[in-house]
Amino acid sequence: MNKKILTLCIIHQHPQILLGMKKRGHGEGKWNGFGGKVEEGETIEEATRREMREESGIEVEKINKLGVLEFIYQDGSGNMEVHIFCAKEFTGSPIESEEMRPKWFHIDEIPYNEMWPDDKYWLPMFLSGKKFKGKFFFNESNEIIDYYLDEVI
Ligand code: 6U4
Repeated sequence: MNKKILTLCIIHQHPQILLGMKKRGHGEGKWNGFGGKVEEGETIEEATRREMREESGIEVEKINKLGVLEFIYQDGSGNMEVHIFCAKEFTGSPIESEEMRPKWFHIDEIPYNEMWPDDKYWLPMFLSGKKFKGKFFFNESNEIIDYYLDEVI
């Protein structure tokens, strides 16, 4: 199956992060970073900025890629290669879009139980500024059946 390239961006303004409640589509009902598919003719960085703008109304300034994760789904979503970015600075104010309802979370109160199950593995690395790569295999109920995750030095 073809591998889709997607972006995921989390704003980290210590000690808070900005997540969004996904209102529709893949991951509906979960808190997640902002992002989506890279379109033809745009770079991964351009897609990251566009998705951030479309889904939360903000313009990110410097973005820093911290991770690349592959997700292998059995639920019909196919295989995804997700490029994960951290942004510290942005302009504008986060607003609710058709796709996402933004909310700030203190890093001690991250709602892991209402997020993708892989997030509890890699988000702590992200928060400490570590770079990482990995691969997660999901069953049809979107539970993790196997994974690897490595820090990239
Ligand atoms: P449409 O509906 O075409 O606008 P689009 O916004 O382009 O969709 P979508 O909503 O399918 O793409 O993007 C899925 C988002 O969820 C991407 O940011 C990647 C992210 N994602 C997918 N699987 C994930 C997982 N297991 N853990 C995680 N984020 C995941 O933290």
